[in-house]
Amino acid sequence: MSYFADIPNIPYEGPDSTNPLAFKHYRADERIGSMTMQDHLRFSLAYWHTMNGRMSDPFGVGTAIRPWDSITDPMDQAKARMEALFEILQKLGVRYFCFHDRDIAPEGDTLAQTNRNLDEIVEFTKNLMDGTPIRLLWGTACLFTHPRFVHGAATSCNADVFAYAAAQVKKAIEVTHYLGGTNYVFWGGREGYETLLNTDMGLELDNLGRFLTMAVDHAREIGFTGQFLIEPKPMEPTKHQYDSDVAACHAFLQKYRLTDYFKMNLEQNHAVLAGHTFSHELRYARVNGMLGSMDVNQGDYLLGWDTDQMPTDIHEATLAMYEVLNNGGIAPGGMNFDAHLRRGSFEPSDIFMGHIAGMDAYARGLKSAWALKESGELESFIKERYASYEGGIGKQIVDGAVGFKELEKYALEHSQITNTSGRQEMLEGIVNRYL
Ligand code: XLS
Ligand code: NI
Ligand code: NI
Repeated sequence: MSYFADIPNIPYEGPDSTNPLAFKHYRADERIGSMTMQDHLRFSLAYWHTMNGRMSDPFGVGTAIRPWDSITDPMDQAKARMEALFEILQKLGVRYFCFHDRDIAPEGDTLAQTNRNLDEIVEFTKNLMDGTPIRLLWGTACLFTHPRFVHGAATSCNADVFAYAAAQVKKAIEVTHYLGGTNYVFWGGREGYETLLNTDMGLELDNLGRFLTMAVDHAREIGFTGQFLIEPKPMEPTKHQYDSDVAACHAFLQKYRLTDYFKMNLEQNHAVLAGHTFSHELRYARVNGMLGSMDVNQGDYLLGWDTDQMPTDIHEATLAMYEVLNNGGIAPGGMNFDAHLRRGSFEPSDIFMGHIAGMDAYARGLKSAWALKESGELESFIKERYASYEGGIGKQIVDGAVGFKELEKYALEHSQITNTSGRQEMLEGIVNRYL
């Protein structure tokens, strides 16, 4: 059964190709250093966007035309969509996928029925995976769509909702484990608040800490050794999300003693909404040993919401890959296309063209970042810039050998200070040479 009969396996044709259904830069087995592109770029498809997205907006209905639209039985449609996902993955040569529990199987009238629906689709998925190189990058639970989560899930004012969310995450971790998932993601969909006038912030934060601790305990109990990831986002759907950026999440995880169990899943568009660049978030996570995985998409700098566009900006992809290379890679995380097509790109072939554009941008980013890193141009500039900490008083500061009294004495003797240029424009020009 083929859902996209007119789409071939996507070939690599090189930078001069004008074929929209061919890669210009992504060549899975091309070696960059000691690793293939495929191993550097652990691409993943996001089930919710690619398979479920109807491409509606607040002013109009969905425009997406999908080969499974005519199947009316929800379970039959769920199976067709999963089969279609595997066809897309195979044709693009993408080895990973991610889903929320409710993306892949419909809710039933009771939680028990919902779990049975999920089990049936999970079994179906496992059979599709068998004998293919396709793997689950991460699973997660949708704790934000259903009206029961109107006031949050782990941070709801209603303890019954906390319990329901716990049951749902328990199941989602078990399913992720069963499918061999290498990570499990927590994005705090409605874990935040609209107004402080009705909110017990202290209790909500403690409850979120309790919830994540219970998740860690359950994972240990069932032998799930995948990496837990927390995905920061500052707003949308709630006005204030608790997991607003890497720094906030890091502080939260430290407070609740969870840093040993969690890393970050970083999304470009979320960084932009937080008033950061993607590189800032990646760097902040990296230097704190918290860089786990990436949702590669891109936000519109003129719009204040999560537009989740395909990442096609080569400059940004280069700087992102520079962080990944300096992190020693992203495994067991990956690069998940948490991105959807624009409402006007509604044909099935746009799914392929969109992902090709994203994969090519990241392949170019990888090549540029590799060359930039190999050259050592930025690193040697930075080393030189901080050279004052390698000897003399700087080294004493770093070694913890001096305090304010000694520094005051030093400063009184050395109060004529000379600084050197930061050379920002020169450095931006260096990066551009590698694009
Ligand atoms: C929403 C988030 C979401 C997570 C998974 O903005 O990006 O899609 O990646 O729950
Ligand atoms: Ni995301
Ligand atoms: Ni997002």
